[in-house]
Amino acid sequence: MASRQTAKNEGMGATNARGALLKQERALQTRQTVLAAAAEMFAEHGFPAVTVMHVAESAEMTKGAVYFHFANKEALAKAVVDEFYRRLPLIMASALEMGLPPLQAVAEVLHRTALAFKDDRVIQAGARLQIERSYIDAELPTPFTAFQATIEELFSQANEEGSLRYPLPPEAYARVLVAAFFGAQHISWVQCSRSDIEDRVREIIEAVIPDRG
Ligand code: LUB
Repeated sequence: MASRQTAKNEGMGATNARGALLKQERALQTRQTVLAAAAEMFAEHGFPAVTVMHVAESAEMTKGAVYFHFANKEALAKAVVDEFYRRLPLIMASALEMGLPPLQAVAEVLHRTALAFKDDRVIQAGARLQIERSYIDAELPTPFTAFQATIEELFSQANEEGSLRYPLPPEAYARVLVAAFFGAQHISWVQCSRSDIEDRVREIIEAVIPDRG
């Protein structure tokens, strides 16, 4: 009798644990759906114009469901920007993993980042939210530092290998490229929804590092 009781309790425990896990997974999925909808809205309309209601409607959820995961619009913006800074290093790493010589790696990093700006709503939203950061009452990371550091490291490697056949120090080339890239993606965005971003970035690479090995 006692052992049957124990078996029954264990059985229930397992069911509850499975139930809790399923609930957790569903909650995580809901959060992802809300985040994707917020990215879409922020990328398209900008922080000032978006309301939590817009995000809820776009996610096809109630406002209550959104508020269950995010305290307010600022928290939504912060979460999108955090996701932007989670994805950006992954994009850079995917280029670095190819094991190219450093200046070719710079070109590959810029090319892959350009594609992400063209296709990825979180990347588009993150860039827009950083421009609008003075309107957002939340702590957002300082923009451009990680990206600049990665490019700079590659130029330093090129310099040490003696393959930097250019007059400026490595960090200056990193600054020039980051500024040119950001300017190009912005102009491409406002002029043609980034449809020519790849061409513009290819142009920048040719202009700044034509001899990249
Ligand atoms: C990236 C942006 C937009 C760098 O902070 C950052 O690293 C970035 C913030 O607005 O793009 C790519 C030049």
